[in-house]
Amino acid sequence: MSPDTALILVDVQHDFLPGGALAVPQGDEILPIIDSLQPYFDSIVATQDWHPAQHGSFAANHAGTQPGEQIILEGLSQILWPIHCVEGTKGADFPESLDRSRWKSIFKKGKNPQVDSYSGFFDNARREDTGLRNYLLLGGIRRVFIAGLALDYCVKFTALDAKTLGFETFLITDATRAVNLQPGDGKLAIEELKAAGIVCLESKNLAKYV
Ligand code: VGL
Ligand code: ZN
Repeated sequence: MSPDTALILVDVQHDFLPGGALAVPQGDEILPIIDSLQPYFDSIVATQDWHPAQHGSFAANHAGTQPGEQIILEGLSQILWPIHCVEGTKGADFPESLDRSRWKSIFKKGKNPQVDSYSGFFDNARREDTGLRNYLLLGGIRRVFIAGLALDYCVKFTALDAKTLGFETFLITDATRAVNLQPGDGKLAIEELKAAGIVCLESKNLAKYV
């Protein structure tokens, strides 16, 4: 792949895989696909959901609430989640089976307990920047391909921000899976991304974009 192109792997972590705390259905099916994609890219970066135990997105930190409920957190609408991706735990780690030997950098997000961070670029209030944007710009990257978990949350918001920031943005549709809290959320996410001008492609067609 040309040197102006990067692969961004979003939150491919134990807790989002089957058996994990916030398991994405069939999330494990993307692992071999991601490994088949990696050789096409010179620049590969990853994001990592990385929460303190007292994070405000955890239902367990709001008495009387259940995962899936919505609250207002510091003025922003927030879906409550099970405790997941707590910093330093196995759930926050990457699966051993994933080849990480060529990853250039990892961007942690969700560290601030007061605000969630779905996008790999900014928190949900867009107050803090993870450094991913500058990293890509300094590396001369102008095209990004996105894969990972979960399609209807972190993948979607990372792709939308990439596009808004001016990167030519591609989603590899078979290298992502949706949480689908509401049935159809994954399909809606794809429609939203296409409407935003993001190119959606299957991994088998990647060579056409090299
Ligand atoms: C995610 C919900 C909460 C994701 C992270 O990676 O899509 N979803 N934290
Ligand atoms: Zn999270």
